[in-house]
Amino acid sequence: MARVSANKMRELLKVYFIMGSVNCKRKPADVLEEAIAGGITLFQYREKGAWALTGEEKWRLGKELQAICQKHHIPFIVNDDVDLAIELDADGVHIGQEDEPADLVRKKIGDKILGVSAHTIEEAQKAVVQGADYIGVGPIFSTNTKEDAKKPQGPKLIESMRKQGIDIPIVGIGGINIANAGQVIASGADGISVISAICLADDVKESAAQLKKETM
Ligand code: TZP
Ligand code: MG
Repeated sequence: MARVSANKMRELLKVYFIMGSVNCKRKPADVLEEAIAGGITLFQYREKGAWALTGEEKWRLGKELQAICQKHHIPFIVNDDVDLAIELDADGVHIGQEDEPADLVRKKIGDKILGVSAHTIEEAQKAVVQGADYIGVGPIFSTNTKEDAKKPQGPKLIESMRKQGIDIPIVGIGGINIANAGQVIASGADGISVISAICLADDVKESAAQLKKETM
């Protein structure tokens, strides 16, 4: 397998759904099935927070959600846990600035997809050099989902990254919903990543479908 191309990555980032058991009011597998039916393009298993599963339970839910993704040909990315990503033979891993350095993670995962969170131009440039396939930029808007989220940056941060020549695939994150997704794309992002706008929607499938329309 070769590294994912930038163009393919841009397509995959359009509607990037992130979720773990903590984010769901219903069975995670049902939420994921409905989100896929609505047209999500990429999925990240993010089992994080005070009530998150650990150990074998974390592995088991990952395995279940991965199987759903495989059935529908949606790439399955693991947040933070590089070892779990390798154990499950996931399609990729997403790491933050406080995790292992991206170049070391790249060595461990070979050609799997590597996403890195970046909050500044410098972090974005470094991620590119260290072998990221895409960067996640945010929080764009204020969010209640991530307890330790930084101050919202607005779509302007992505706009200024683009202006300064950062051309790696970018996905915006944080507080993104149907009403503001268009602004994120207009700022130069290739896609949007969301937790609550899909996870907590009354109609998960419809919400995913509407978000997708905003990225077209
Ligand atoms: N990283 C920055 S903001 C955020 C993460 C994981 C949470 C996004 O959740 P929501 O519900 O889409 O605002
Ligand atoms: Mg992290």
